[in-house]
Amino acid sequence: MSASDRSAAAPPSGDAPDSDPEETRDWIESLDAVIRVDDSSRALFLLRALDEHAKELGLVAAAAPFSAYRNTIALERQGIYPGDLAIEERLTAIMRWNALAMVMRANQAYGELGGHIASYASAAEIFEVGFNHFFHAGADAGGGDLVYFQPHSAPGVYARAFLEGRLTEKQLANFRQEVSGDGLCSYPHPWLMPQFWQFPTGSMGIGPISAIYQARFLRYLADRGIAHTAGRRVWGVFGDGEMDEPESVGALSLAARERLDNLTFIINCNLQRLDGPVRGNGQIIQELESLFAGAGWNVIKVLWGSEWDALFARDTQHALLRRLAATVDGEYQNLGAKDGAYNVEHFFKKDLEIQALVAHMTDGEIDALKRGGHDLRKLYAALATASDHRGQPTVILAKTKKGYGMGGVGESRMTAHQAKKLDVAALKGFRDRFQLPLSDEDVAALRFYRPPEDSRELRYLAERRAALGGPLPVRRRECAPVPIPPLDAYAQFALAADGKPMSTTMAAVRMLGNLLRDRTLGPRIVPIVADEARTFGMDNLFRQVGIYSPLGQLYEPEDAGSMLFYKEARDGQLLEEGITEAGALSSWMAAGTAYSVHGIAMLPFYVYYSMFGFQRVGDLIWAAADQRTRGFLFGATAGRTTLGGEGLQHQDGSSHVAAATVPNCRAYDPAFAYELALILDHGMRRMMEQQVDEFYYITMMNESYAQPSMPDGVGPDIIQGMYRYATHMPAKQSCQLRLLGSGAILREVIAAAELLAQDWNVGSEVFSVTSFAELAREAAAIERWNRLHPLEPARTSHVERQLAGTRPVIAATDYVRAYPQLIAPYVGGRFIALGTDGFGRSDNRPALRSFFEVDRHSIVLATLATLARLGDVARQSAAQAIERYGIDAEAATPWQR
Ligand SMILES: Cc1ncc(C[n+]2csc(CCOP(=O)(O)OP(=O)(O)O)c2C)c(N)n1
Ligand SMILES: [Mg+2]
Repeated sequence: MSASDRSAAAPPSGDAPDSDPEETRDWIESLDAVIRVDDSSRALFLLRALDEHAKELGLVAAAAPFSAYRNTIALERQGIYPGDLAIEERLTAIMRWNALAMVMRANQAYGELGGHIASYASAAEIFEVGFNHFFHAGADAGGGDLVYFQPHSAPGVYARAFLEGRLTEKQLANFRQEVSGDGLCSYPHPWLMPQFWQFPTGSMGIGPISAIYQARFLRYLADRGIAHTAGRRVWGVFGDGEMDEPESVGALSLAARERLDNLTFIINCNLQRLDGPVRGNGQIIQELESLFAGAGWNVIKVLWGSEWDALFARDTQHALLRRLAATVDGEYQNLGAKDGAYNVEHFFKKDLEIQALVAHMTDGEIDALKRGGHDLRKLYAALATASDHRGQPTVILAKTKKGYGMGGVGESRMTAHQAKKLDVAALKGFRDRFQLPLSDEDVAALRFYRPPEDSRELRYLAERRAALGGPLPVRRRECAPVPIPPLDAYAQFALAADGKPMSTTMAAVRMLGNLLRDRTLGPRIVPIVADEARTFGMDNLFRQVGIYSPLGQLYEPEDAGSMLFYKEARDGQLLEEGITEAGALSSWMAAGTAYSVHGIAMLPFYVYYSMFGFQRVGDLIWAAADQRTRGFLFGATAGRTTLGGEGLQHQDGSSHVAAATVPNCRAYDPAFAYELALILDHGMRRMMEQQVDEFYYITMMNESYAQPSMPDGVGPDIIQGMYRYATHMPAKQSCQLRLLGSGAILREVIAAAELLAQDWNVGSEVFSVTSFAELAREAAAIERWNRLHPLEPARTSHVERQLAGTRPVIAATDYVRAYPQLIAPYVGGRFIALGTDGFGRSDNRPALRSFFEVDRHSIVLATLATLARLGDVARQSAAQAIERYGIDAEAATPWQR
């Protein structure tokens, strides 16, 4: 808003009565005069000078953090609409219809398939202005803009792709019917439509935070000289209700701080969410304006359509503006649902001055006063201004009506969000309102409408997209592979560790440091931390690769003299996100999908506190999986008993169970550095060379212990999930069984096997299980295959081969029992799982392992008790073990304590 229209529009401050209106007018007229004679910058200078002087005098004006309840862009600055309004309106109407028909047909045919009509109905103009004039597609798919679409407005995007000839009528008819093949998914899901959707937004809040970090990642790529991203823009079209999600607003300040003027949010302020108004008793637009402006964003409000311009021009005393500013959203919604006559009666007639303003208008004309978000011209001006704005991200707050055009069934109705059934009369009303060329029969049959190929509409549509570089969204699936260095180039120390003590975290960080030095792969690596680099011993990377900052380093770091000084640099490689796991995960997603979004494969390593991953930001990980992110998640300080002192909120005993539920997440809990090295090598080759859409979750421990060298021939088994680590055959062996361990608890299992052999004459095979989840996945798939092929020779899984026979199996991990139990159905013998179910707590590792009964003595006891029940050893053995090891048999179960 320019200074002149701000002064003309803003009602005098707040609700305070004006004790001297004449004096007020003098001041305002003086300002007007300055603007007339000079320009708005002079006026702004004067205002600032006045403000400073007032502060010196001790007068602190509590200025409202929001502007008047009107359009930010004044009519004079609106510019000329460059498109053909009539054709665009017709196209918008057709898309509205097809989107509506798609949802209704899915529901008519199959009952409760769901789908939404009212949201896209309110967003159609926003989408169309974007599609016709702003959303650039990269001709080579490596460039172009990135658009995050509001998920439940997907039918509108499909409707457009149908007109563009990119989707068939059959696909539209199969909206939300994906299982048989040619269907369209409910919301944007790259997993399900990998050539179409780029960004999953279905879970509210994930779109906004991902869009911010995506815009930041564009800058990162450019600043590091990896890709030219100037001119590319991230657009996010989101709902006003969605802005209540913490993720939606949690990264606003980052966007402003990093001056992401390549980012525009368009918030469809239809004032409603699912259940009702977003802020019935307030004004969501004003609230969002304060929030975004406070965070440092450029805010553009698009509240009123062109029909209002003449009214505002005559509203010299701001009577109308004042009334609009004083109307709460619940009332706007109510007025929006009612006709012109009701609006005249209940709004315009409430004030004599306002009544005079509209005295010449008919009820029909009043009814036709549109909200700004339905006016292509107003929207165009806003998007154009946003595109030109420098130094800040922009948010466009577009006021719309939910269910626009749905009439009595949906328009501004409380129930609009869920409305999916329009009767024939309502459908005809919709057709008439948008002047759709549909017969009564077409309407009743909900026929999709596509104008002839050579119609002006379709030609216009094609021309506009051609001018903007092609269709959108389009997702690419592959890019040039990146060669991975040989294992011994970066992990020799782990393969031949020879008993050297080291934690797996240390080993991982060392491998990462080495990989970063690789000339080809190194620059593609994106190390990411959320303020825990020092915790994991990664602070050497500060100096080695630098911390990314678009500003470089504007200060002398306190530790400048040290070898590992805190180096921020414009071409820094490490993303130090601060304490935001959601932000770090969003960066990881942006980097891990660069192969698709930018055509350049990047390899992100996000290293974090394992408890604050799947548990804290699991939904973002789920979205990353949907988005086909390739990269590594390193869950550090892992294990409920291995992270000693940190206690209940920090000790992770469950992330492997959650990870096992993400279909394309391959999760490992390695015990030894060489295992880690092999998994790393395998994962890198799969993702970077073979372009497989999967990601790797690896837990790493901070316990330092002797690292053995890699035995021969175990490589493939490590990747499959288990291998035999040791065999104990005592001379007077009474029986034999299998002991399974993973992560840090493998060492307890190894020790238990030794005790069993020495003290109890029990022989055992010890297996290191790198992944119960991978074992279970393969075994389940083979079981299924056997079920479906009853006449073929049965196949066996890796776990069945390794644990053939019926000897008992005792498994212990640092995670809840449910984790090792994943393989229970495929084990022939009796299967006992020991785990860390319950709340963690602070203590040293031996105390915690004894408490959770995953220490060597508990493993020995579990083994003897199992063998005793099977009659393989005497029952006294178990009793003796309890006594010998000082086990408190009457202690309450750990998960009840
Ligand atoms: C995390 C999450 N919670 C709840 C939902 C269910 N949901 C989908 S749309 C919606 C209402 C959205 O309102 P708004 O953002 O205002 O969008 P509108 O439809 O009004 O444009 C809700 C609650 C969801 N998709 N994701
Ligand atoms: Mg809404």
